[in-house]
Amino acid sequence: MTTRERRVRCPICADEFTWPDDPTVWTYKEADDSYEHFDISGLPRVKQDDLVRNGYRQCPNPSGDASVHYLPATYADYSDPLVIGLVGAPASGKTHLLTAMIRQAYLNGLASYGISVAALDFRRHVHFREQYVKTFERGGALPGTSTGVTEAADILLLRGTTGERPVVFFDVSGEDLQSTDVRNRSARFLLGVNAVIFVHAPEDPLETGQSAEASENRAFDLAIERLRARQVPVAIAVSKSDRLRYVPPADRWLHRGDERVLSAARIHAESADVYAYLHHRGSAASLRPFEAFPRCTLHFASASGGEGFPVDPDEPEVKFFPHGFRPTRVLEPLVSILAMTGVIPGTEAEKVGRP
Ligand SMILES: Nc1nc2c(ncn2[C@@H]2O[C@H](COP(=O)(O)OP(=O)(O)OP(=O)(O)O)[C@@H](O)[C@H]2O)c(=O)[nH]1
Ligand SMILES: [Mg+2]
Ligand SMILES: [Zn+2]
Repeated sequence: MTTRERRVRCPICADEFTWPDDPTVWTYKEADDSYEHFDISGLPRVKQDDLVRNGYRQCPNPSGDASVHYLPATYADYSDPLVIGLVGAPASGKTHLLTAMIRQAYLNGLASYGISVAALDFRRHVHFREQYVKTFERGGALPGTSTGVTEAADILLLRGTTGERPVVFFDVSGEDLQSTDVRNRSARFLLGVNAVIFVHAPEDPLETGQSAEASENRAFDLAIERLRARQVPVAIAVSKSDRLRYVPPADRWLHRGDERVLSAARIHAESADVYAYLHHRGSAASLRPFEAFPRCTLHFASASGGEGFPVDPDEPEVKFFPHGFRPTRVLEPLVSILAMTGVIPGTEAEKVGRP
C-alpha cells in the first residue's frame, strides 16, 4: 500500500473522496451475499496482495445519498478510469448491445487495437456473465433493465500500450433515463461519465414508432442537458440494424463485419452515412447528441443479428432468439470511444470524431 493521497470519484454515487489507506479490505461472501471487513495487516505480503486483488473498499459516499456500495480494492491503483454510460429510450436495445459489446471485448475483440481485456471487479463480472452473457449465448431473452438500478454493469481493465485503464459501464433502464426527477438516483451515473453511447433503434416493424420517438427525445435531451457543461466524447449507435440489412447504405456497413484497423476516414464515412439515414428518417432527436458534443461518431450495429420472437404473448417485448445471436459491428462504437478518450493512442485516434 502507498502513503500517497489518492482522490477518487466513485462511479456509482459520483462523490469524490480520498481513498482510505488503512490496511483493511472487504471480501464478498457468496454464501450469504454479504461483505465482510478484514484487517489484513497481520498477514504475509502475498496473502495481503491476493485479498486486495480480489477484495473491495466500501465507498464512504460523503453526500450520504446512496445505499451501501463497494468498489474493487484496486480501483484507485489506476489513474483516470473511463466511465461509459448508455443512454436511450426503453427497449432501444441498450442491454443487448452492451452485452454483445462486453462479450466481444472479453473474446479478445480489441486485440487488433493492441488492447487486452480482464475483469477488474470479479464479482460484478461473474454476475454479468451469468445473468447476461450466458443467456445471450443461448439465444435467451435478456430482461428489460429494472428501474432504480444504480450499479455499474461491469468494470473491465483494459491493458494497452499507454498502460492500464479501468472501464466502467453503466446501463440503467430507459424509464429512469426519462425521469425528470433530479433526485432520481439511477440517472446520477451521468454526473461521473467520461463518454456516452446514445442508442437509437429503428422502428420495430410490429410496433408504431410514435411513443418510442417521444421517449427517445426525453432520454437523449435529459442526458444532453445533464452533460452540457462537460464536453465528453459520444457515439450514436443505431441498434437493431439487422432491420436495415437490405437498406442501403446500412447493408454495406453491416456486410463488412468487425473492423481490424483504426481508420478515422472510414469512421467518418460511416458516421456520414448514419447521419444521412437518421436525417432522412426525420429522427431529429437522435441527431441532437451530434449537435451538442464536439466529438461524435455514428454507427450501425446489431446485437442479435436478427429479429427475436416473443416468449410470452402477454410480454411481447421480451424476446428469445432460436437461431442464436450473430452480433454485427457491436465493438465499433466502443472502439471510437476508446480512440476519442486516448485509450487507443496515436495520430489516427486523435482524428476520430472530428469534422
Ligand atoms: N432485431 C433486433 N432486436 C433487438 C436487438 N437488440 C435488442 N433487441 C430487442 O429489443 C428489445 C429491447 O432490448 P433491450 O436490450 O432490453 O433494451 P433496453 O434499451 O436495455 O431496454 P430497457 O432496459 O427497458 O431500457 C428486446 O425485445 C430485444 O429482443 C437487435 O440487435 N436486433
Ligand atoms: Mg436494459
Ligand atoms: Zn460511491
